[in-house]
Amino acid sequence: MSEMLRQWELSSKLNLQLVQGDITRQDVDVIVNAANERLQHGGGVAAAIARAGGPSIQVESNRWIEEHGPVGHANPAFTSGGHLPSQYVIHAVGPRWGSGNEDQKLQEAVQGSLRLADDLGLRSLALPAISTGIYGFPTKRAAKVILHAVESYASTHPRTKLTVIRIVLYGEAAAKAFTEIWDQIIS
Ligand code: AR6
Repeated sequence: MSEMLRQWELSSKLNLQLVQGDITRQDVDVIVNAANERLQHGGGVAAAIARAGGPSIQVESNRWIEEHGPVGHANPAFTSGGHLPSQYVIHAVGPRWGSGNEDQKLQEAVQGSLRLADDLGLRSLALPAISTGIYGFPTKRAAKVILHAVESYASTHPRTKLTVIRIVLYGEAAAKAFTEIWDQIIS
């Protein structure tokens, strides 16, 4: 079950949504994974995505690493969605809290994902609260960075083909934190 918490027309064509639910169940063209730089999907949302999508996601991820090497914050990888409702998975690497320059790295991970979705010609994308689980990024601070990153991507890419950008929060605490920040910064 997904619950729509907030939505806002970022432009006449682009709807920004805040949803509480499970990202593996979102009916969108692409979901974003909170991955590590080696694309080993062992825990958190990554493991949930790899489980729901089936073995092809890890197989394609391993192939990506063989071909391109470790994944940087600004240049996410992508695979097919396997058995997921979404056609693709974008594997974005957020920062570990304490690694330095975390806000900028998180902004790069979000904007790199949006750019890649545009390069793939996709219309709808869902992303989780990257870095706020195992990587330990404080949730409210991540909410500020992620919401600003999406807003600034939309305003600097008026010709984006994306019509839906959905932030999917797992559990009450993340939903509450993102809603609070949303109400402060989104008009
Ligand atoms: N749907 C939406 N969000 C989810 C789901 C779900 N099904 N499951 C968890 N979350 P994390 P990170 C939330 O730890 O901090 C992995 O092992 C979760 O509550 O998945 O970027 C990777 O392979 C949290 O708010 O990612 C990396 O090694 C958010 O997703 C490492 O963890 C992100 O939590 C990445 O750590």
